[in-house]
Amino acid sequence: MKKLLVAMLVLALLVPSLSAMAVTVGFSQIGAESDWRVANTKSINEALEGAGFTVVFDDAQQQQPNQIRALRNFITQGVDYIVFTGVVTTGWDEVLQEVIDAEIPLILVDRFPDTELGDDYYVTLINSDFTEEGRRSGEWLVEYLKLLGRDGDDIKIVELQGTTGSQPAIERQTGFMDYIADFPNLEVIASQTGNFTSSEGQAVMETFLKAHPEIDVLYAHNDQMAIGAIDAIKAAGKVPGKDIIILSIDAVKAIFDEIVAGNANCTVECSPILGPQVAEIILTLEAGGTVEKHIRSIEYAYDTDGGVQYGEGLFTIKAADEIDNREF
Ligand code: GYE
Repeated sequence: MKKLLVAMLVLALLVPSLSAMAVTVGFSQIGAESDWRVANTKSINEALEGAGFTVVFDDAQQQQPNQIRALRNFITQGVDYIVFTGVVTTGWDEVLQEVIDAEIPLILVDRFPDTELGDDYYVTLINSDFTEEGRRSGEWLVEYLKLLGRDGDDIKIVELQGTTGSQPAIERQTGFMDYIADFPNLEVIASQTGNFTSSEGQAVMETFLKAHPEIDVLYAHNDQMAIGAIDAIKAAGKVPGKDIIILSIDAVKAIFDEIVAGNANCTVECSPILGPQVAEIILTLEAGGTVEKHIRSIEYAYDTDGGVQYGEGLFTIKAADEIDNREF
């Protein structure tokens, strides 16, 4: 009898951790196109593994068909949860309907798909406000031009867009354009995708520089493209950060190096560290709890000197003061 009680006690202690061990999470990631993406992958995989879950990870190399295949594989394998961010906004309805039919709880991170499926098909969405990032970029630029005493000048802007049809590319453009619409002296003279990569950002910047001898500002939808563009600007004999003001989004360590070195001017933060929240959500669901439908990250902006207003009541932080805290 005593032995039986001891055995039952041991079992009771083991069962919760055994059940955590048995949870399998399929994570369909877009690719490895940027430092942001690499940090995001690391954050989510490490947090899930740290919580005792088994992760089935898929890197789709920025190709939608690869992601659709990965989601179908997760269904076939019978994973317990799916974590998903889609490379583009549209074209997911059919495969997401299959996820719904398989009754696998879906956790959306980063990019929100544009579907006809309503709001009930996913458990939660954890991401940033990309329109707000674009708006903040526009506001920072307007305020910075004032500091330089150039707010009356005609300013020619080139834009490096993210992946065509992706939510951050669409919304970072909208937010920025909406903000600068009130300033007729600010003009976007060229805009093209650099697919969120350094190499494409560099190549497109080369063509911009050839076509337009007078560029005052580069607005890049992510730091990676700005970093590629900095090389193109140097190769064209111009001084990045001075001849051309460089403004981008993400706030990865590599752009802090450029800002501190004077080669770039500002980065608006978009946090890739979503892993701990994803793990917590699954733990909560496993324990029978409920989670919030939409979780947003808290984010700032960083520039050469700090103190520039870029949002309501928000002021930039000096990049040199933050650089040592950047891990990605
Ligand atoms: O800004 C970019 C990445 O979806 C927010 O994707 C993310 C974007 C990020 O490749 O660097």
